[in-house]
Amino acid sequence: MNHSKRATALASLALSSTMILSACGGDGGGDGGDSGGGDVKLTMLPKNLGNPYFDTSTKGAMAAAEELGVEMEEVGPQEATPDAQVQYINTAAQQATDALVLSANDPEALCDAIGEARDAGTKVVTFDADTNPECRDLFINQATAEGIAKVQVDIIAEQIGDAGEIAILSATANATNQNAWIELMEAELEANHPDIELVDIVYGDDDDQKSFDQTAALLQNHPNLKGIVSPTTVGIAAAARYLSDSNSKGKVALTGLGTPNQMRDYVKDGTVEEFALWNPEELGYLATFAADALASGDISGEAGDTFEAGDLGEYTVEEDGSVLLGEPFRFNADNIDDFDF
Ligand code: RAM
Repeated sequence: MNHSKRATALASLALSSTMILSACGGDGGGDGGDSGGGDVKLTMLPKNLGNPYFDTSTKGAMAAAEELGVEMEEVGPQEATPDAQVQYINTAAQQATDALVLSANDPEALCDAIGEARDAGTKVVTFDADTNPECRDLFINQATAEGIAKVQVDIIAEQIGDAGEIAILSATANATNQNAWIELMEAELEANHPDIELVDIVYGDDDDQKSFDQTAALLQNHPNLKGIVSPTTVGIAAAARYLSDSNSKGKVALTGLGTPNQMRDYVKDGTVEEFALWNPEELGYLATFAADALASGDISGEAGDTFEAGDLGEYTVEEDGSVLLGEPFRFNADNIDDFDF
């Protein structure tokens, strides 16, 4: 299975991303599964709305829903908090959605609401940021946590000569995905980069202004800072905007996880040399095929289950109830114009 088509695979599937979208394949059509059983209704719940990363994953989800001929609606809060997500989970369950696809703002805090939804017959697929594994049916993993941690450490080490002070600008303090990556980045630094010192970890809450302000504070509090790693698309874009207009531009390295469209200007103006990500459109697309396969009874989410994910091919559920999209990808001046998301 070649899952490395990456960013370009779905670029032609143009669907607009607005706050609430729904794709519907018409009435009484197929549900995309072998077992039939009527119309499938899916709900997409990102960490927050207004984040281009999730606009892009929803675009992929909508494209998948359209291909499958199922209904998909996107709902979500403005702020990336678990409390705000709970009400959407409750509503989805009340509306008898067949499967909920969500990026969790907390590994534990959503579990009661998710449990009630599952008791009511809703399948729950996490993608991007997982809950505790026992809370959900499947997790669609963008890349291995080890791979995501290592690519960011490798890039910052390359850019600062493998020595000096660095800091991390993260998303929210409870984010399962960022916290897993940070832990592994710390281990990787300790094991293989003895001369790099991680002096601070700060949280911009996936809020643009807060991330911008935290960048300013990092530079002020750590005058010897050589680099910032921001494992969030909101954080890295805000940090790049701050740096591009400051004396630290070109002196303090910045890398992390970003979308090409948000980072393009900063790569071109020399603020950022290289950063990483996967294709969020493919992630949303894959998560939707998985949700449909569960909802229509084609798979139960057991290790070894296989399902087809349209253009991306066949995937297999792994031991921990997860499905792996692929490898992280490095973006830089040489390739950034090949991508549009
Ligand atoms: C932000 C969110 C998301 C994360 C990306 C890299 O958009 O925190 O969960 O996966 O960054």
